[in-house]
Amino acid sequence: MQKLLLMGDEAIAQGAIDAGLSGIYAYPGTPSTEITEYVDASKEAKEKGIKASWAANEKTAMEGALGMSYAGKRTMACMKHVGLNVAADPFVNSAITGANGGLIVVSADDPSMHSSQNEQDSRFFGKFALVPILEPANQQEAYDMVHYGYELSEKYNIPVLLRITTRLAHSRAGVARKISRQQNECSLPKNLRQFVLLPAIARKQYKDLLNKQTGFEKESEESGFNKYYAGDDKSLGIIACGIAYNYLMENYPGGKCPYPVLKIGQYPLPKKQIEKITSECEQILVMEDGYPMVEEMLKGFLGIGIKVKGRLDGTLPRDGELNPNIVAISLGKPDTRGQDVPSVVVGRPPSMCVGCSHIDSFLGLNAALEGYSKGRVFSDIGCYTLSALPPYESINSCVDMGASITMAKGAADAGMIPAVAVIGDSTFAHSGMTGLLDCVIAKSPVTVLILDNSTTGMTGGQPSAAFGRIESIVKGLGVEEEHIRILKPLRKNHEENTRIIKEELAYNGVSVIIPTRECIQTLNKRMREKFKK
Ligand SMILES: Cc1ncc(C[n+]2csc(CCOP(=O)(O)OP(=O)(O)O)c2C)c(N)n1
Ligand code: SF4
Repeated sequence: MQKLLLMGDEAIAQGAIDAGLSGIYAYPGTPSTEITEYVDASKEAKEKGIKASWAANEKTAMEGALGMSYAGKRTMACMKHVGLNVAADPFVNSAITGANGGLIVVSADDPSMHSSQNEQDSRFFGKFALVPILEPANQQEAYDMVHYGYELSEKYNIPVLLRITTRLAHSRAGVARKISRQQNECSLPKNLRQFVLLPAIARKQYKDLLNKQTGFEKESEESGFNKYYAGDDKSLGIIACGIAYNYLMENYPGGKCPYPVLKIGQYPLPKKQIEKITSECEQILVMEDGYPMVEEMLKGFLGIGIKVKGRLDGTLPRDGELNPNIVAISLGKPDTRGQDVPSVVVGRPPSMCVGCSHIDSFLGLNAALEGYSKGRVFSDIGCYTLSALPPYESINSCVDMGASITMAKGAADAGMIPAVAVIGDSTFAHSGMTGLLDCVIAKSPVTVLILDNSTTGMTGGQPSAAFGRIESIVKGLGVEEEHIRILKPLRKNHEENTRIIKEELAYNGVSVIIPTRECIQTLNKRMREKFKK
């Protein structure tokens, strides 16, 4: 079979294409973005008519995938871990409706927060929703798990959560492909009422979901992704979840760990195998790249019984991602960390690109705010969040996508007038529109800057769902036309832009200012492609 050198994200995408995928739905977010980009760019996917769509947000992506599953086809929804919070409502309820065509939800976690607001562990969401979870240790498993996940999903009519972390998503390894499978035909669910979550039906569906749990446990018990490896030294037993197994084995180049090892790649946990390792070994060390979920489950609330070590007792650090060296130290091996990073490459904070349109927007905003007390600019998440840093120091918050407008409203309600919100075009379409409607209804004294650079800049330039529509959306939401102001954020327009922002700050109602200039990176890319032709 053909072997490809693939990143974890690409292995998932190729796995889905080969396993009969019909459509993928996603909202970009590191480290998950490359899954959908791969399908989008794949000639093979195009020839097979696979739909690859960037959705307005993770909730709409999850719902799109659920609709395709309802229609009997294999589908995938992809997002970063915090995106699963946004998609939580349809995700949790999809466990109760069940699936028809195979449905895999990929959530890419980011321990150590390389480019995220938190390092939450999506396995908790899977456990909460009572669905099976798959967690690959390497790229080959990521590929194989997609095939297996669809089988599992269709066997039990259940969505399956595939949880990966940054290192696996973004590192490459050889991946052997399987024979391609045809796509499913369109077909209705056997039970036409299962997707109607009226209380009477939902109660029954929920009982069905509970009844499926024994089957999920049996599958985990028999799964090839959960493996027990014998070891002579029973003073310690190691439970290694997902990529942590890879880190563990990097410490034993010959492939022989002296301790018994239980490798976990599928949840719910395989009870019999856990019982075997805990009864055989004096102590258990749990290695998991994320929260101490398995460790907590084994320890129990009172922490009595078998001695379990891991992140909770300090054997491993409580936060941040694991790596082979951290794992080595936890095993009493020498610290083999390389040299410290030379100071010349340390501490270079990220900054906006030279020529970025956001820079001119913030210079204008800073100038317009002179004379007002500090601390009134609520921001969102995007390249513009970098304006928190010197030399701009323009913004005072960044919490979650969409929070800028609603937090500004809350602060204005508290008497902070004017309150300012700064949000990007993609984030506005993701979850800013409803907050603006709240402001319009309440006639809140907020000034909202929607920075329209025609793209989702921070995640590499995916299309923004608001492209070409911002002004009409804002009008449609009820913002008065005379308080919708379009600016061209260029150095030569600084005086005029500052004046316009000042005018709107003085207005005691909802104003929307839309600085409009394309992201310099997507502009360059477009130009390069144009001249290539
Ligand atoms: C819920 C959630 N989904 C995805 C992301 C990843 N992400 C960070 S900013 C951003 C969008 C940025 O686009 P835009 O608002 O247009 O600003 P730009 O970067 O173009 O300035 C995305 C998708 C996230 N942080 N949270
Ligand atoms: S990628 Fe685009 S939006 Fe982001 S900082 Fe660079 S120019 Fe600005």
